[in-house]
Amino acid sequence: MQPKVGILILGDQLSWHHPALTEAVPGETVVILAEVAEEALYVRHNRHKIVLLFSAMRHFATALQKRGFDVQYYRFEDGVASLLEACSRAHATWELDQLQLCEPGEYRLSEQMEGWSEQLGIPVSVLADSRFLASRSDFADWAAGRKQYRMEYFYREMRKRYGFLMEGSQPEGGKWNYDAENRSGWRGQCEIPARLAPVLDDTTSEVIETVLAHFPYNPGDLTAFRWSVTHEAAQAELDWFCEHALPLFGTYQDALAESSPWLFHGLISMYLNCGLLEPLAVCEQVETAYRRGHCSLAAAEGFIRQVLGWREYVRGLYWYQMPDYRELNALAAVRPLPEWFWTGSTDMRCLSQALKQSLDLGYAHHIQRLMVIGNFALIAGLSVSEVCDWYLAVYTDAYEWVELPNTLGMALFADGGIMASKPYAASGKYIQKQGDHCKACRYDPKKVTGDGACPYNSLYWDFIHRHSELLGQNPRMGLILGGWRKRAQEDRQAVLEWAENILDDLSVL
Ligand code: FAD
Ligand code: DLZ
Ligand code: SF4
Repeated sequence: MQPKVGILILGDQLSWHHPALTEAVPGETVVILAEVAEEALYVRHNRHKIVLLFSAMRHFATALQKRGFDVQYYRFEDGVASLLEACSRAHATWELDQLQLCEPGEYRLSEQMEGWSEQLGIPVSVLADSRFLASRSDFADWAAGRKQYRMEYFYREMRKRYGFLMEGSQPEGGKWNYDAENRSGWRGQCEIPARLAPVLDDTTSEVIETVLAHFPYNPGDLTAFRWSVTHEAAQAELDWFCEHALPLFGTYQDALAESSPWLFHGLISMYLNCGLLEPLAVCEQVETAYRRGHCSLAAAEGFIRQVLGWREYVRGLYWYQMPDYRELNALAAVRPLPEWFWTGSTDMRCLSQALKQSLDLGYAHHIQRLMVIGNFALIAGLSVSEVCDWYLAVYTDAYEWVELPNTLGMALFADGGIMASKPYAASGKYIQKQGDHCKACRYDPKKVTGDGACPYNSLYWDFIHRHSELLGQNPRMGLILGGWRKRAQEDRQAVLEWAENILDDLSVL
């Protein structure tokens, strides 16, 4: 047998633009894909994520074979322990003369891979992930010498570099950011369009059986599995979004709705993050929708900012700051996660819905992740590492490169402000303004203390009080702190005592 080039494609790299694949010659290449215990077990992944990846990997293997590639595929039942073992087995079968990889999305794996060449006894090349629009070194060049790494400035550079929504060197419409137009709360103003019905093929049904058998204790209600597992189906979902939801995406981007887990969101992060969609093509499609008059500039800009700005920025920040970033805990938050984070059983209605859909569907939109779940964790001082592990486990789109900066940095302010200019802390008033959960909640968003008071309220003031020294150094917190300090001493005392009561036993909320 002729020695071959081996290309290991990870479960979140299922793209024809994989840097090793673009140069690969069928006949001289064997592509390795492996469902392995180590990747499936390093965190209690949502079953939706495992099914999506295993089924998409199997479909991609078939598509590769159709293009003439030899494929070495290991199924979960084959009992391969790790990605290294998969490569070693493939080497034994195919006599590889080298192995090519694309840099992985997590630091943990990238560290492991450093020893692979020696362990396998063949050269291993790790190629840069060309599917991101800013490379790690682009981000490092941008960040070098800056005191603060604000997304907004990074995003402007990316707009100029890629020419999205530009009029020459100026932003379309004269402003870089139309966020001020994108903050409506949800009061049932219009119909929320029904999503495309899910289609489960035989491969997905087979994978669901495997996952049910091997992951009985992981979160995820697989009777509700709805995710696309091929490039074509993911593209059809994006087309649907651009046609039906994009025009109102901006308006209700920050809204919370009892009746829908999806509202007008894209539902594409899980595809972007595993290679079924490409960020450049997504931004191009959204800009085209705007240019043909299908959506407003605010909607298109709001969406492109998420993909071209936030998504690239968090990835850059992750690699720029790791491995120290993972250890940060600027607010010394160590309180154990209440058990109901794993069941959603709390009377706090906004939180219960956000937790339940995260666990059952593997999805929550940004405001649920940030201002309902993350905000609660922040103001209650929940353990940073436990909260980060929870986020990494429950979402179908979760990989450490994107989960960690969003959770540790944006939601928990545990990096002390590297990412966010101030903590995203809010009381029940904000949640009431943004959505319609409070009407049917056992708690009252207007009450701060006493029976039935919304827990977000006293916890919010307790948070401000607890961290007043640190927050006092932040000019954006001056007004709030000033207001708190001006309140009568006995008033403040009552609020703090009420909060202390709550924190004493979170299990009863
Ligand atoms: P839309 O609202 O339709 O947005 C469009 C796209 O923009 C998303 O698909 C996503 O690719 C990108 N995007 C938007 N915001 C962000 C952001 N802050 N960071 C990175 N990309 C962004 N996103 C993940 O992909 N994986 C995670 O594990 C993850 N964890 C998060 C944890 C916390 C605490 C918070 C606050 C946010 C997290 N996000 C994460 C970002 C964001 O919430 C999700 O990308 C988004 O909810 C996915 O749903 P969607 O595709 O419907 O997004
Ligand atoms: C998340 C995940 C899971 C659950 N299983 C696999 C797997 O069996 N095989 C694989 O190649 N990749 C898997 N992944 C994705 C990897 O964990 C991911 O590549 C790393 O976390 C780096 O982002
Ligand atoms: Fe959430 Fe408080 Fe409103 Fe209940 S009252 S839904 S806990 S914000």
